Amino acid sequence: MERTFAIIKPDAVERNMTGKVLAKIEAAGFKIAGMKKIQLSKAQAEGFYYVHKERPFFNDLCAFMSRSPVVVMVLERENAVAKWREVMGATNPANAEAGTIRKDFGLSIEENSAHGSDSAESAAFEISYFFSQLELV
Ligand code: FUP
Repeated sequence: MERTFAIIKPDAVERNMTGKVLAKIEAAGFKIAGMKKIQLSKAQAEGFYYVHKERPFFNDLCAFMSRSPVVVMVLERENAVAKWREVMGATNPANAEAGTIRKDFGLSIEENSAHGSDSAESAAFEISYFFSQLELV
């Protein structure tokens, strides 16, 4: 079993699509090891995305991620990191495969409805950024 970290982003939560995203997660065989709804401050979003701090989209991305609540989750299954990225689809919804979360729900490359860790190392950092051991089952 492997764990990865996921976010249902503000654009999807705002449009009442939390349940639709969760349905795809469960249909893909993930167990939800931890889940909570929170609103990030701009500084917390910047800390989460620090690897992107030199990128031109960093400021807009952090403003978007802190504009309204998100649902943060730890997802568990075999090969969870790669599988969750497959279920989310390509970063830009225009390039994502049919049936993926970003294709079905995403609005733009920025407002693309979901986040997923890109490696086991990122997953470890991202899980610990939001969850304590006691919150994971
Ligand atoms: P991903 O791993 O698919 O989430 O994509 P990246 O790590 O490349 O980018 C992280 C987030 O930055 C994306 F989810 C959305 C945002 N982004 C933009 O807003 N503009 C871009 O040109 C690229 C990424």
